[in-house]
Amino acid sequence: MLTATKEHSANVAAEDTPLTDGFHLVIDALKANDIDTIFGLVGIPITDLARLAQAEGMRFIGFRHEQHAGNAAAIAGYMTQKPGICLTVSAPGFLNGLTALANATTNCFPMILISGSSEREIVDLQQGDYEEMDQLNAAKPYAKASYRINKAEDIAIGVARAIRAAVSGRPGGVYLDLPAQLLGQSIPAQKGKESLFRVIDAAPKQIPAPDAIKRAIDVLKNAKRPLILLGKGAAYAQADQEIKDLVEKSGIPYLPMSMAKGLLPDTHPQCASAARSFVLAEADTVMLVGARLNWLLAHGKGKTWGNHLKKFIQIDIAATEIDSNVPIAAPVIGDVGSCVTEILKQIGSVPKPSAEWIHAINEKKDKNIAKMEETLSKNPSPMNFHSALRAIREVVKANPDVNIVNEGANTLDYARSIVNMYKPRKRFDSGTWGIMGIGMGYAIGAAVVSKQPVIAIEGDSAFGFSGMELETICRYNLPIITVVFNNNGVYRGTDVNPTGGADVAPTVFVKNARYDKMMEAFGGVGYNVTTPEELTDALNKSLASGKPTVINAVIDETAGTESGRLTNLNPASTATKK
Ligand code: ADP
Ligand code: TPW
Repeated sequence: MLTATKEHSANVAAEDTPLTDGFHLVIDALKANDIDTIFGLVGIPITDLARLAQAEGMRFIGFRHEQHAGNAAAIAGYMTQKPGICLTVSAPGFLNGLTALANATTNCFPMILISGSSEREIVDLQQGDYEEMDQLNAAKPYAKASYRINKAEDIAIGVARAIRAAVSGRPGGVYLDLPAQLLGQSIPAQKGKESLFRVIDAAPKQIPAPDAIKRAIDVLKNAKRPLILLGKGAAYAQADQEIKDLVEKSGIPYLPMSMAKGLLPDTHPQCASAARSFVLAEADTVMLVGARLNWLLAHGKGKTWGNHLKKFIQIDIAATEIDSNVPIAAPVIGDVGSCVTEILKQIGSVPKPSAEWIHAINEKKDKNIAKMEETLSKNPSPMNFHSALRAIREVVKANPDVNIVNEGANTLDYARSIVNMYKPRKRFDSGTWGIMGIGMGYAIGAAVVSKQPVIAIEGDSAFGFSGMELETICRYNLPIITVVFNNNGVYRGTDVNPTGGADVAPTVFVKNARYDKMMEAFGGVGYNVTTPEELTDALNKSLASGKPTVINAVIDETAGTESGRLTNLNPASTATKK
């Protein structure tokens, strides 16, 4: 407990009044809301805030770059429905964290980026302060909400506003600006204590209107070829039993989006993933559950959707999502748990999908699965994406509690379809932006929150964005196994410089790099593997040991296509096109 000194507290309190200050109140306010972990990177003015958090029993996980601390916080928020906290210094630290904040907002993950900021008087007059920046305004376009706290007595309210904004309605990233002078401000301890409180019902249930349910049921009743599409909003909602009931009681086939994989096991008989193109094109009625009709779903129209508009039912907590790309026949606004519960009450009145529809899907699935198994059973030397992922698939099947982090182009596309998931909220990937760089941040967040092992399946380019966090993984001794799919470059390693000059092509890296040795530099375990058997063996040993590990998986450098499955999104030069 602090007490007042003469200089310190002249206008605040009598000389021996116990005091508290901004540092303590920020930590107290977070703790009052059950926040027990901060992901961050220290420096002026927040080093003591991190020290104090640790001293007060919170976990402080220190990173080597703020973007990865922010990504760890975001994924922690997604996994727990509590906002993940990222703490950074001013200007450049804040900007490094801002990428993660924007990514969290884009993906609807609740997180709070807390950054220290420099002296307002100097910043606002642009007089050139140390790390000067108008952070609050810089954050606004990329955050769901942005706040600054100026007075110590407002800290509890400011933290409460940030928490509520992050988790209520559509979750997102919130920026909270803490000026350096706020942290040092003192007020009487009693007054500080009285200001603290716990946010009541931070993410209130949102019950759908009865007529919206009736409309949805009517649309379902008229469906000939219905399909359920589960998105990461459904996974986030933690309404796992309700979703299982919806799928099984309706008998409707379903498709999980990549992070909704495992909400029901991918091996579920109603899972239509192996017939994805077929069901998207052929379905006449689609029920979206926490999934947006963005680029990942070809905007709900065009060839992917069989060139004819479907009747959509859309369950979403954000009313403004409705009709974003195509007209929605039956919007159902509310939280997934409440909406599905209401739909379940009337699902008995909806006829089961026809045997013909189910049969057509199963036929397609069987054919595609057989084809894929044939490809997967091959053992080319060097390994390719398929044979390496076969090894990972089998290890995940035997260890369904492991978390999977996944990024890259081909590495992402193939792993998403080959590696089955069995449990909810265990797959974390490039998400709504298709972003590279989430790898080690998500892996650390997932390991810290779940206390279960993580296998990060990383393209060699993707891994490079966050590779320095291997040191963080070793420092906290986290059970993270990073498998680097090393094909010597971005997408693949075979491009050549057409001029014959000394520089390699833009997509090419150092040949035969040994990412496993990076891990050894920090005291972790490294493996260099060239066959699926070696990969299996290294994965099993790593899972058994729980030690931080990097497996450098050597992949055929000719394997892989430009941008994976997104080749068509690359603009072509009209001038040089033949
Ligand atoms: P995916 O990429 O898996 O298709 P998206 O991120 O595009 O998923 O969509 C998630 C959707 O889920 C968003 O529109 C968001 O508003 C919604 N959402 C998030 N949480 C909930 C919830 N608890 N209840 C209902 N909808 C939710
Ligand atoms: C922040 C552009 C998309 S995929 C990718 C890049 C650079 C890497 C692909 O190579 P990798 O995978 O990881 O070796 P693979 O399996 O094909 O061999 N910067 C950001 N985000 C994105 N998406 C890019 C660049 C990109």
